[in-house]
Amino acid sequence: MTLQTLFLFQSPAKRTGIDSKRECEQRESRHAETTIVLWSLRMQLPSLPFPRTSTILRGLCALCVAAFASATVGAWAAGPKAYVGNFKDSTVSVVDIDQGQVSATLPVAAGPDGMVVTPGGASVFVSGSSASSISVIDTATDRVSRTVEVGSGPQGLAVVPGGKTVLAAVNGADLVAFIDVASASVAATVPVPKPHTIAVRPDGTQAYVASQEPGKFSVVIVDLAARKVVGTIALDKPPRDLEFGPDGKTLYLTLAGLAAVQVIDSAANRIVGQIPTGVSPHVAQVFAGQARGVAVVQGPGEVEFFDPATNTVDRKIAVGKQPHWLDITPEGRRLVVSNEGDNTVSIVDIASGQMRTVAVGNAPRKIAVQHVSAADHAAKGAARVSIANFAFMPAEIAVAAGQSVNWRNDDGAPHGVQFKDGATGAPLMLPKADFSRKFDKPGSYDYVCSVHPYMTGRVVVEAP
Ligand SMILES: [Cu+2]
Repeated sequence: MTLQTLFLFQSPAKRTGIDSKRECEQRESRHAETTIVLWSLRMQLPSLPFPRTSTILRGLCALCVAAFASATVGAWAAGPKAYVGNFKDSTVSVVDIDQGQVSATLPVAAGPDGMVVTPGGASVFVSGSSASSISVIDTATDRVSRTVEVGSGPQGLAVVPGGKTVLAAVNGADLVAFIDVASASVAATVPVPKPHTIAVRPDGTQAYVASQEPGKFSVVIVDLAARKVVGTIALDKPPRDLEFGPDGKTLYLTLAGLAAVQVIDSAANRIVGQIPTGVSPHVAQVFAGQARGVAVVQGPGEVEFFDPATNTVDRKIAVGKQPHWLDITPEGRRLVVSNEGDNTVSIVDIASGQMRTVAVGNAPRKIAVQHVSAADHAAKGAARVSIANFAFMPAEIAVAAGQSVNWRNDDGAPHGVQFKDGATGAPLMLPKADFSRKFDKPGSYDYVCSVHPYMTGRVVVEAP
């Protein structure tokens, strides 16, 4: 760090020409960010064949500024889409997350509630909780292509890993429906009283169903192969939502009227801890690859980040009114949150806390982000990672063995691709440069940017 930055950190009050402590802090923060960027670039410079550090720094800094500026107007096309169910309109808004705007609005079955995107991102299932059907949206056209009759009042949905089956909590009919994705029809049902939401264990063996039967609130455990109930966890309050953590063992459960997320150990099938939050936490999740879990808390209108190791909230970001649901973008850097109370969606940059707000329809509840899989890349004949805004997008990409991945520097600054397995990468990619590597062996391949080691990415190669 420079001496000037150290001085700023030490003694804000002594700076002249700054009116308030807040303004001073903002300036410090901006200055520190710039210094850190320059500092990280400077560390790389001895390896670059350039003569004068100061000239290079000025040039790179200008490039950085250009990159940050262009990112805000959508430097790369075909960004991820978020699907948002507007409960009172019976429509779904399609939000282009990079552009920060609604690209389509389409009618669906009445009272859109549960919503999932199938692996590969081809379809979105939306349950019509005021109807008896589930609308299936084709994401290529963003229109409802099929409708599945499931019984009265379907609510929560969940995808079984592998993507062949979607489970529906059919509240009015007191059952969980197994929907065959290929034929868009109900293949089986299992009786569960007043089912509300569903979490599927990541290994695909069991579903945990929140049951809101009055006087007998519980989590009902369904064996997915045998298609029968194999256990229950009794609760003293109505369950709202439950989600498995990435370890496949911990469940995060919210209960009506309790300002804390319940932590369930699914090996013992009992509550082993809780995470105190603001009033009315609705959904809590630890997304894969994230150090912090995040809860949507309706009362204060916040997302609250928690440490899964200590079960304590250590960061809060204000979003819109009465936030309902959230999802994460494929590159793992942004959250999208639906705000039922003010008809908006918040797009939150996790690292900086910066936010864009997008107006959607009336009473947005569930929200789901489209992710793209190996099959989809295979169908398109190419798997592409865009380097933009100092990030690999997507940060994790899945391909089939034998396929190539292409990286393209869509940023204004130089970047690189350096593999942890020692394979030859691209040490320096100037803007517009690209690089490809073919992956023959199934496995997980981690890499970093050779210029900015904090930029990380992964290629997951699936067996053909
Ligand atoms: Cu980089």
